[in-house]
Amino acid sequence: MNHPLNCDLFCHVVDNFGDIGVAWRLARQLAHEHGCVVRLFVDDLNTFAAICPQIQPRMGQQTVNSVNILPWSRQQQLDPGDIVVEMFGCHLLPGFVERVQRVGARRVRWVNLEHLSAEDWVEGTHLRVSPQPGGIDKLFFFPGFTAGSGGLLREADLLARRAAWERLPNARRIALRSLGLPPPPEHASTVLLFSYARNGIAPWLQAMAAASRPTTLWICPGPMRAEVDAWLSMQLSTGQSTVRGSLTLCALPFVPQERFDELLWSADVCVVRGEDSFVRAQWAARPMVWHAYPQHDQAHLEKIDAFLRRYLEQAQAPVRDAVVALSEAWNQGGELVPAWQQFVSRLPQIRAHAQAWCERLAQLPDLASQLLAAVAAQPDRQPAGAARASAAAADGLK
Ligand code: TRH
Repeated sequence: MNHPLNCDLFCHVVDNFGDIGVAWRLARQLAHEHGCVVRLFVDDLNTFAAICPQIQPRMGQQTVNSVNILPWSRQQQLDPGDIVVEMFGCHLLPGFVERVQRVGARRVRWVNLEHLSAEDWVEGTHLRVSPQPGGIDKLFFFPGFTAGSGGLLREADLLARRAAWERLPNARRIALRSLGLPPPPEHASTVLLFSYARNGIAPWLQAMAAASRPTTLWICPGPMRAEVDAWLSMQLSTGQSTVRGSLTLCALPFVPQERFDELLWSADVCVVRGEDSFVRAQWAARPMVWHAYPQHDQAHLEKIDAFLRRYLEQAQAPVRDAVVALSEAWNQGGELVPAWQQFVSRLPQIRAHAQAWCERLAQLPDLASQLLAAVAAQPDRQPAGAARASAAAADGLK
């Protein structure tokens, strides 16, 4: 193929930052590493602007990092590209769906990129197709942690960038200073806190304050700030730090997504959530606690079990026990202090395990490459760009 592939990504922001966080990473990677012409349609540019400050929410169309960003409604006026990706099963507008169906399977590939899960059923469902009206198939693409899944988003240079960062003298200090944050006290353990709401963290904070070793807690914007404020009996404003015994608490600003990795790399323990920060903490190779997105039917508990089974498959028993205990306590509202103390006492082994896990995961092809390979493997396709070019040429001959 001698023309760049036109990729249309569609993101409906359900809540928080993960929907747009994943879509934005994928969009940039398709543009930068695969030379695709990417259009990203988003229904909430304000949320997008939180993770990418270059975004101007009122603009009708803008290009940031070589990605063409369009408001959701613009799909009404545009023809589909070669690949149409619905992020997380979002529903396209009927007019656009009709155009996808009209140009048909010879010219467009329609993909539904699903949520991440480590559950066994993923391998059986990944790359299934569902026939749609108009003779076009929709391809179901499932990210995951195994060779039979669609893999995880990982930029080609990510691990090399982290390794180079880690070799820099004072990398953490420099990163924090450039984010306007004070460096942690010498010898302090650092904990990055980016989780959903969780009651009952006061004993955990108290235990860190009473510990002999200093800890610095970086609290990301979000519901945990109120929990921390309640314990402090004061409102910690963004950028502000305060000290209670051995514990320094610092309220972080929301950083651009491109800087988020540095926060993870700067931490000794990462409390992460959802999908994207969860995956980035694994590429950071840091000990982590995953606060899974809570679901009414408790389906997230199965997701956690499935992940921990894979994550800990090759772990030594002390590491496994510590990780499982803290995960259960965090996700199921149990007592945090004993689980935390067990976890912290095994931190060097857990860190070595996180590094080994990261290296194992990196053996698998990344999600963006797999997505393009899956689309290319679909039979009988004629890229829309080429079709548009030949239609234009034909028009010229008339
Ligand atoms: O924000 P999340 O909870 O997002 C999602 C959504 O809720 C989604 O609907 C749900 O399906 C999914 O979770 C499971 O958590 P996540 O996925 O970690 O996304 C957070 C994004 O925000 C990630 O891309 C990192 C980014 N981020 C920054 O860019 N700067 C920051 O300072 C922080 C704290 C996060």
